[in-house]
Amino acid sequence: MTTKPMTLFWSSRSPFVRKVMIVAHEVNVADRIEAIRVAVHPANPNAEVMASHPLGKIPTLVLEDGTAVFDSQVICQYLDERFGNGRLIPSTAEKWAVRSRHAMIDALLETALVWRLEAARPEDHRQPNVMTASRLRIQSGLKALEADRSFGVSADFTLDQVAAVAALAYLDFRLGEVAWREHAPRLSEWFDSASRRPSVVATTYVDAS
Ligand SMILES: N[C@@H](CCC(=O)N[C@@H](CS)C(=O)NCC(=O)O)C(=O)O
Repeated sequence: MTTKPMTLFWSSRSPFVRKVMIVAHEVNVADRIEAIRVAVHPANPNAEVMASHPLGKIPTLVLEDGTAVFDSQVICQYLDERFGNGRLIPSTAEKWAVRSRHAMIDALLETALVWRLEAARPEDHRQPNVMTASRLRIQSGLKALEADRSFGVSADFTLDQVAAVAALAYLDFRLGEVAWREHAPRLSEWFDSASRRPSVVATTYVDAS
């Protein structure tokens, strides 16, 4: 009997999907996940995704028995617990710092998406204050990571680091104007080394729908 694979509503442009795929590679389960390429946009809810996730967000993972698991933080933790023996989240009190950093980096990514949506509006419809506030928030998040001595120095590649590598690569991919390396030399050095991990190399962003 062949086992039905897990399926993932997927896009090569989504930073939240990329986190999940990095984790899938880290815990050696990427080949058991069938990626279903979908196009999503906040202004155009995707009916196919909504059949599994009521709000139509990706990533959404559908398990072998049809159960849907979302959002990206939950999917990452699910894959790590089921296939990785929980190695991406420390079992010590440090786990709260890892989870908080992961949540902060996700908020940074959500801010990046807000910025991009605003920037895509016709110039005379843009709200400059939204773009200014987004830039400020992103810079503040990067500053916190740059200053956080407990981040990135550990030999272990933890879930906050998965989120950071996906987020920094996303800034390079979509928001080069942030020029994040200019103010984050330590983070930049860490990023260059994390970017060489096979899980990161295997999941690069591609601008294709
Ligand atoms: N908090 C969610 C955010 C996911 C998210 O915003 N995904 C975007 C793609 S990058 C999406 O599905 N956008 C379509 C929409 O908002 O309808 C997660 O971590 O999974």
